[in-house]
Amino acid sequence: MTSAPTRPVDLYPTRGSREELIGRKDPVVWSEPGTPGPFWARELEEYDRDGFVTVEELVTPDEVDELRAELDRLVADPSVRADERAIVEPRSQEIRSVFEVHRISEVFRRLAEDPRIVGRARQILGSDVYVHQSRVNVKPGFGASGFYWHSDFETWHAEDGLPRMRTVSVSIALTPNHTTNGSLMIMPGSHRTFLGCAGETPKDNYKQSLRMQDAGTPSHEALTTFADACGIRHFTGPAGSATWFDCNALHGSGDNITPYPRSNVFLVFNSVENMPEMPFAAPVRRPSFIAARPEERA
Ligand SMILES: O=C(O)CCC(=O)C(=O)O
Ligand SMILES: [Fe+2]
Repeated sequence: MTSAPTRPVDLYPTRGSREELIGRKDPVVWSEPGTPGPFWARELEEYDRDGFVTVEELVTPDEVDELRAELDRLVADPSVRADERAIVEPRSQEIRSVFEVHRISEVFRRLAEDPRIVGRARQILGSDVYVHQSRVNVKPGFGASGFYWHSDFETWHAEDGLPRMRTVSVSIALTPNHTTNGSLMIMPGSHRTFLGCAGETPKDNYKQSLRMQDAGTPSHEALTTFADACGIRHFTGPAGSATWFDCNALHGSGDNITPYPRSNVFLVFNSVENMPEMPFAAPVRRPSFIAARPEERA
């Protein structure tokens, strides 16, 4: 008798007929307490409690200079603009994001392999890790648009098939992040509850959602409940500082109408014990430059 391939159990249903709140079923910090690595124990405690932690100088000023110069080079390069991995602002036609920047650029590849960064990701995820996604969000001044409130995990689960909450992002500031220039806002403690969103995922959702979020967007009521319970914190800091945040933390950012760019590189690490399955709530997988398929790279 042949048996149909079994679907893994869906611990976090989403994109159904109603929004629903589901308690987190996974640890936040996966490694045993005392596992050696660059994070101090109290930093991991803070990460566990709030769903994020800031590191004051993750990379040095000299390294920031090199990364900034590389970013400027990429943004000015016509072949990058023509690449499907570059996302352009609908209004100004300026580059908004460059995906898979760790594969486009040698400088960013080295950053994604840096022991200060990979070591921290391993401490949080308690295993070997690989890059699920990388991107620079350029956010130039005078009108770059923001990112509406979302949980990354909701999308990575629904559209990329990541089964468990065992994924972490680091956002490294390459320009100063002020309260005024579209810096990241996070709701501390929101990572403890999964917000299953209402609504079906259209085919090719990613093309739209990279410019503007739609499917997978929480309701005003749900966001108000979370914000009332958790509060909202702002990630600000000089270039070189970084925030590590859990895949299920609710976060977003406003437009940047100041003259000062807010350019950050985001590296997303997934545990090798959390390999992507088929999408849990989408007709097709997103392209591999948005959601790596490590099995196809071997
Ligand atoms: O760049 C930002 O302000 C937010 C980006 C973000 O949330 C994302 O890339 O998932
Ligand atoms: Fe995000």
